Amino acid sequence: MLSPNLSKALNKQIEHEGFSSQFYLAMASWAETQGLNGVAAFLFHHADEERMHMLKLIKFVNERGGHGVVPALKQPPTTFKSVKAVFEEILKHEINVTNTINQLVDQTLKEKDYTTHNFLQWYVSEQIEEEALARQIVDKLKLIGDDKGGLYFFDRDLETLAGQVEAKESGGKEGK
Ligand code: OFO
Repeated sequence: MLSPNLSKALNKQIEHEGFSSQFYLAMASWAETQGLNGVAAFLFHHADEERMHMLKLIKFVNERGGHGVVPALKQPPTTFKSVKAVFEEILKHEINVTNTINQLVDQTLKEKDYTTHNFLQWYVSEQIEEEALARQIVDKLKLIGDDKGGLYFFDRDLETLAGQVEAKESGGKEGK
């Protein structure tokens, strides 16, 4: 059974993951209006992943005797300065999410709730991957700079990446 404190903290995380999904969705929609279909495909797909992160938490909270509350929708930014600005925002955002996960892990240890601690390890690994990917992409965009041709190929690469991730998941990776 979850303690009231942990239940509250996990519900806060549900809010963060829900907002993440909205945030990626807003960036995806903006990218699509800029003709960046690869970037858009990658971000639309990621918005779905964030929704799954939220759902996984809701189900866990309910399973452990709490109540996973669906959060209100908060409007994310609608326009962005550039693709590089988008991925810099993503990196900053994911670093913040990692911090919120770490705080949760810390709380489980304080409360000796090893079941929740174990459950959260999935999020710990996920955050390592998400931060690393965002960093890689920001580095690539720094190399590309203002080169329009470079951006064209970058967009194509992200389209391929989105397709690969989707194929990997339909091959049965759980919880993504
Ligand atoms: Fe849910 O991992 Fe990103 O925010």
